[in-house]
Amino acid sequence: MIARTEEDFNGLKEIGKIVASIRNELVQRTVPGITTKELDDLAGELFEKSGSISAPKGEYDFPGYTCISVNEEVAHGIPGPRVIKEGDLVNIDVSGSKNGYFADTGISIVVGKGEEVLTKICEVAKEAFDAGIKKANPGSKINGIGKVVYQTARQHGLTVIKNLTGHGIGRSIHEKPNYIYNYYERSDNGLLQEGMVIAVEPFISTKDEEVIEQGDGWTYVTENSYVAQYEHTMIITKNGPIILTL
Ligand code: M2C
Ligand code: CO
Ligand code: CO
Repeated sequence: MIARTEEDFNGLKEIGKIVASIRNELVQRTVPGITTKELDDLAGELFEKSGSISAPKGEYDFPGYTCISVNEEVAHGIPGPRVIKEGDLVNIDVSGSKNGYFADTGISIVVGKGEEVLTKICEVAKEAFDAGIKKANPGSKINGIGKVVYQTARQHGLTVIKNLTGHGIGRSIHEKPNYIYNYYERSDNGLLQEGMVIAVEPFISTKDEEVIEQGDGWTYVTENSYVAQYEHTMIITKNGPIILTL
């Protein structure tokens, strides 16, 4: 969407704050011994309390309030009986709506002490995001974001998942612009506009550049790589993006 009115800005800020606080609460509770279903049940309570609706459930009938992906799972992980262990790489992706406004945020974390490479990809995902949003100005090419995301990954000897992207958001969870690539996509000639609402989400990978759907209709996995994601929703303005999900 293009945010134009004070009502738009306030509605987006409200849901941004809600999904950010649910994400933070889930990150705090991601400790060895807890199941991904227990984490998701907590998210369900928090959505309810805040008067907001889970976007995966509300828009796609996803079997969970949030997407929780562990180790080989990259995105759209279905919460269930899987028990979190020390050293796991866990991605928590929280998206929702309130009063018709949507926001989306996600982060990958390492539980306790894990392999060094896992911490590395989580840090690089944030670094790539920070580099990307420096290019997020009205009138700039949308593909300038992916260009620096990819460059950041390569500088660290890493790469990106090319078939998972950021997206427009605001009045629905996924809307135009449909793809914010995580690499330089020459054919994407779209421009960022003042007020445009987008979710930027680098997926930084140790090796593979594509995910495949596992066979359950949802979960995206890689064959033999680790992948970290970092996502925020923002409004493009001439003074730089307003990040709604900090
Ligand atoms: O937009 C995402 O970040 C998720 C969508 C949840 S709806 C099931 N919030 C995303 C991540 C990976 C792939 C596609 N979309
Ligand atoms: Co998301
Ligand atoms: Co998203």
